[in-house]
Amino acid sequence: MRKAFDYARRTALAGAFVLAGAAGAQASDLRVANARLSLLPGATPGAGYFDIVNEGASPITLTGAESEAFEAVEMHESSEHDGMAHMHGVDSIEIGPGETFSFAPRGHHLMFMGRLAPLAEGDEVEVTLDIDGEPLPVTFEVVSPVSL
Ligand SMILES: [Cu+2]
Repeated sequence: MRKAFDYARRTALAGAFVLAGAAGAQASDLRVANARLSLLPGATPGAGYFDIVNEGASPITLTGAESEAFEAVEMHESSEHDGMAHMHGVDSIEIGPGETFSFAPRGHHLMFMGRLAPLAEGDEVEVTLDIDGEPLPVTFEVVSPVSL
């Protein structure tokens, strides 16, 4: 039987980080652009999209995200099989030196589950990306799904 949602089992965020050693990237080597959070009305999860640019000389690894505005934030990848859309959890994403990785509709996205307060189009949501064991704060703008 096909499962439409196959969320990765994730250990608690706080315990999951292992420093990447001396080669770990500095936050100044990273740039995040186009951070936006698509929200449908009601209690459905939101989807987060952004571009992350590794301007450093070492690879970086994105291992998750969290936000005080949601109970949980997961990294997902969308795919299509037999004409049906699916998504599954992703534990980590490595971005090589000089590379840009895009979270984009029908591809990788952040899934924001369990909204803790009302949010409207144009609001800003603080999200912390976990990169090589270091927190990287990013501001996401709430957008309408039809604007994507
Ligand atoms: Cu998802």
